[in-house]
Amino acid sequence: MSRPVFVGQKEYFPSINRIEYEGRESDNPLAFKAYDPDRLVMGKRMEEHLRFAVCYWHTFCSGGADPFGSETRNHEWLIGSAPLAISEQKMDAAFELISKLNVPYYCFHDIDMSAESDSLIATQLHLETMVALAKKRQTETGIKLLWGTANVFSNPRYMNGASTNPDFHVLAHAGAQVKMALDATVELGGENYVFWGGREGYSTLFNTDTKRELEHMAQFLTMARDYGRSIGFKGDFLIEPKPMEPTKHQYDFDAQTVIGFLRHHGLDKDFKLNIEANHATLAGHTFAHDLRMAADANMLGSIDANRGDYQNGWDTDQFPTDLYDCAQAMLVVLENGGFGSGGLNFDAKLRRESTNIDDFFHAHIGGMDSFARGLLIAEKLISSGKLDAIKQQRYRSFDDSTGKQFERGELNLEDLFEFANETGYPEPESGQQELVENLINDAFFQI
Ligand code: XUL
Ligand code: CO
Repeated sequence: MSRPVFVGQKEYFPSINRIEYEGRESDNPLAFKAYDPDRLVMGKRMEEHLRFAVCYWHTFCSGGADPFGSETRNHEWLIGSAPLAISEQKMDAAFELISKLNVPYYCFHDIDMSAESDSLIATQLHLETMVALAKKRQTETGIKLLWGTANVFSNPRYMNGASTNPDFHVLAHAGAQVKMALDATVELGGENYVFWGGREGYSTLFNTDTKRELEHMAQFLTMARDYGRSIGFKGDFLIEPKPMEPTKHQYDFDAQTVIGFLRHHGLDKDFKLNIEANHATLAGHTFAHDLRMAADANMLGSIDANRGDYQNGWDTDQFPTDLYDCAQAMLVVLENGGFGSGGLNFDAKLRRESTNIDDFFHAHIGGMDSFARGLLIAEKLISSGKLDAIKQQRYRSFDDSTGKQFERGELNLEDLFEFANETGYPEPESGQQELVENLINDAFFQI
């Protein structure tokens, strides 16, 4: 079905048509070379595997400001004096760009869509007005909401945290915002709801009661879960781990920390993880590592797709272009049986120096083609069965007899002594790392 590319009051990207798949031989920079939404991969359309989403915040709300300088892109849709009119213009630009990219989903924070007003009730009214327009635009274009979230980190009131703020008054405001963002997400048919604990952490231990703060966070998430379910939210709640930035230490440090926290507080049935590539690398892991940990715990919810910079220790949020990373990520996703209700959200921003309108499109096309290639490489690796066979072989001693009994919890430490004594010293067995690495590289040239 061909969806309209422009349904707003004004066309903001008039020189760009819908981006189409032209194949690997194409030299058109404004075409997909690998992302072919209808191509079947392991029995499912590429579009359904990848479930791409455009993020509202980096793409439509900011124009390249960094701590050392102001914006380099003055978006036409942000010009004006009436906040509601600006929100509407921004929404027109958003739905136009997302349609032209042929991306099926988007993600937003409450304040990306509708600015905060001078009272909570006025803020709620504005948000409801914008949600009504978003709902209309979704129907007109067929674009859907992957997830919504509340920005409870930018406003100065959240400088000491949101649900972990030492002041209950601030915590209550975060609760009010999360309530409104959940209402908006449900109204728009959002498939997930995200919590990124931007300031849920500390700058110094000397003034922080970490035990109390972590308990408050669990209590807050439980209340949000209960409210979401009470208004009919059926999707997954997602926590997005990040170890630091803006605070020195964030409680949702990495996938394994969050998994432990959710299990400890009985939230693991309703919550999964939203893994962001550059957050995993900031935690000293690879992107694939955090994905693997989430998948192993049955908690792989969604992905915030981007990449960091190997020489910089901060969250550069670059568009993903590293095929090796994308292939490893898609291998975990395919082995996980897909995303479920999650997807691949481009939580990525143009470089400050990228000031052409076309740059938005090059950035997303590059990201989408990289993950499409990653998917095809992962398909090759899975369908050849070679990696799987090597893994199976490595663990074969647990498949029957005494190894199996160990896995079932039927042995004690004395049994291990007896077995070890009877069987003598084990022969070394190769991990074959170089072989498996070569298999990965070979697959890159088989797509
Ligand atoms: C910040 C980040 C956020 C979350 C949503 O590093 O990734 O944009 O994805 O709040
Ligand atoms: Co993110």
